Amino acid sequence: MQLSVCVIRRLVRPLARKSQAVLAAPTRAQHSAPASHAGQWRGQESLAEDDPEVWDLVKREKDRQCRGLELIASENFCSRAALEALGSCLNNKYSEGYPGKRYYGGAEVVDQIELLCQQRALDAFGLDPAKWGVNVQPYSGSPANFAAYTAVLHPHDRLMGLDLPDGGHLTHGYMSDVKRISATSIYFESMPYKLNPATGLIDYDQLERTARLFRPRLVIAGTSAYARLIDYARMKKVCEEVRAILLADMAHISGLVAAKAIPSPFDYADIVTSTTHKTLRGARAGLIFFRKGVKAVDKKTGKDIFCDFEDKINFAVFPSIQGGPHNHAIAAVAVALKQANSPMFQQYAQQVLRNAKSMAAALLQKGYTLVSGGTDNHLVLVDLRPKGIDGARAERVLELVSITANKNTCPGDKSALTPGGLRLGAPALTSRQFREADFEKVVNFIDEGIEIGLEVKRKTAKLQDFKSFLLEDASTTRKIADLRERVETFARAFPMPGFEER
Ligand code: DSN
Repeated sequence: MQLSVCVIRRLVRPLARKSQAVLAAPTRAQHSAPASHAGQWRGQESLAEDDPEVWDLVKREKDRQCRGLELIASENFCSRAALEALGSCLNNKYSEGYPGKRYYGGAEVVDQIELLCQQRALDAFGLDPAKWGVNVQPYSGSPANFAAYTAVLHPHDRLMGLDLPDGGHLTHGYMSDVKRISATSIYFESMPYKLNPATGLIDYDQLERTARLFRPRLVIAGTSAYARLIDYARMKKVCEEVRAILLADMAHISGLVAAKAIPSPFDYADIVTSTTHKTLRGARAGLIFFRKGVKAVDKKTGKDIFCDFEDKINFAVFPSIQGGPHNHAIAAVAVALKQANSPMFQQYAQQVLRNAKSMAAALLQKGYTLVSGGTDNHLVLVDLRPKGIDGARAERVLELVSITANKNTCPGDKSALTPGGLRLGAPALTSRQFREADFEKVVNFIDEGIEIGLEVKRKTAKLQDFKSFLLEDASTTRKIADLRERVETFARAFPMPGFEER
């Protein structure tokens, strides 16, 4: 049977009017109608209703975070406000391109969000918009670094970064004897600089000598497991001599820089990259700051020479490396950057420094050895080798008593799987209002855990035997249960940022 156009219109119009009315004014009953009544997908059910399995896992992770002592130096507890932005409708929007120049329609709101995030990023670090710009689209720190390299280097150009086993980062270049591990070393030629093993400090003299030979096009000033401040002025001098770009990767310390608690890389660097979820305490994302405006004056012609990073970096992020920006993350970062630009955040950063120092002093008092002898920032790197245990064993025994930390290489370490060090950071617990005296108690708990580890190490051979013994030996499991209970009772008493249950 053929239906005339008029008949079809008569049939469709009332339906269309009805669906418009539903869209305009959804009733409470419609919002809360269970899926079985709705008969069609609405997406209004809570996670608990829709997917109890995932909800249960999320609740378990929240409980783990609340009852544990979180000492991973790169972690933090994001605010509820930023998490609300992260879990919002902004997740739905595609917007390849940049504000005002998108490849998709409907971007008027996300344009404003991205511009707000840019402005807040510059404000948080006290940067003049005439001299610095920022790209807020990187998905995280690793893509931010790769985009920055792609922007200013050609394939196989040379760069230098702190060696991974000495406290650098994978993305600063890493290769083994037989394999190029990091994409930084696959697509570019990387040469590491090192710590002085005697002092545990960056060996700037060696960096300078190597740079003169290697002639890098870019030098990275940044660390992942280094407890001291970076001498940016010294590194800038080296860069000027060999005509290299100075890129500061401040991922670990950006919250401390924003709070002016430690020296800023912006006084010296040409490009500054960061993550946003470590000391900065935001959602997971990345930032690339770049110098803008006049770089120098040509001595011969007297004409201004301009920085040319902006277009190159924006092009590298999109379209070279990434697709649509994560607008929900950009909004959440904007929220965190506003928080970071407040007196309350400055107090937080100062407390992070005091807590790290308190942790260092308590460890030294108990006879532990620290790489570089102490700390000037948010973390300490404990060299466990003189104690007779390694970082892998310590990490595992601490994990069983609800203390989360990570094994880390120390200068001279041969194995990345059983390195000699343990990295301990203060940012996360400081967000739970821990003070210096609380960190002394944390060190007492760590020390008790290490003692259990030492006992078990004496009775076992390989790492796997050690791990099995921890779970199987009755006397050891009793000691672990007792310590874990005391750790969890202590940890639970402190407040936790974010949502109540998730
Ligand atoms: N995974 C981070 C850290 O722990 O330092 C760096 O990306």
